[in-house]
Amino acid sequence: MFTDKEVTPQLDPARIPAHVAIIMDGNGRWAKKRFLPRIAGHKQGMENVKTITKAASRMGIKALTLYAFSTENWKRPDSEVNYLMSLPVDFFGVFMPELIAENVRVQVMGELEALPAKTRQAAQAAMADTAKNTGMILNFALNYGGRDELRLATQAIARAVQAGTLDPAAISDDTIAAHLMTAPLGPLADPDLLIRTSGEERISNFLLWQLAYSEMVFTPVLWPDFTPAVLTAAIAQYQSRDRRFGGLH
Ligand code: V0D
Repeated sequence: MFTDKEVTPQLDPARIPAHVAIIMDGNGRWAKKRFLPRIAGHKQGMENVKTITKAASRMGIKALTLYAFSTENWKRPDSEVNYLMSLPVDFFGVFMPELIAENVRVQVMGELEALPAKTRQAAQAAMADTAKNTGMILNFALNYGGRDELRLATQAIARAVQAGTLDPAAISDDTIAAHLMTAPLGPLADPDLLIRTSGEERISNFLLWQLAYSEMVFTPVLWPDFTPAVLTAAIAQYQSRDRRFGGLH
């Protein structure tokens, strides 16, 4: 474990993880510690999305996936869900010019049809306005669930079999990957590194297929306190491990 009080380690620039995924946990706890309402934690968390996006882009990360809203988050109080649904709108209004200047391309994956119109429209505008950017992909998981993703992919594959356009024996890993919500990321679809903040050590229905060989780093730091130095420390941990993908040396 590490905190941002420790010194910033040196990274090997040749082994920066191409795709980093982050479960941005601990916004509510950050607020509670300050006697603030939970939504103040979410607001600070959104500010930090901008900070970490810029830092990741400048470090040479090619894709950054952020778990913004899970299919389970609908169980929270209506007032909190309503506030969360306004964040993509705020984000779009406040941070888009900076992200465009940074050459970041926004992607959003999840069941967007179930979102309020204003939320869905902000997400679609963020994608449209950055579609021509060639830098880091900032991929938001929004109303995303890993089992939902696999269920939808299975339905689409079954339909192709039923239509006679797909032979079941020809279904490969690539067939499955092509039907997942990360398909727009192409060869970057599988994260090299998963980071979860706030001390929980679970994947909680995030990227079930794509995390098969990912390195995982868990930090007690709450998401609003997660600095570029903590990101650097997590990548240093990643670089200290040797990835074998199930094979031997
Ligand atoms: C709250 C911490 C950015 C986690 C980060 C609707 C929880 C801040 C977005 C966003 C959220 C999503 C799509 C998009 C542009 C921005 C966001 C939600 C929550 C859930 F196109 N931050 N953020 N979306 N939080």
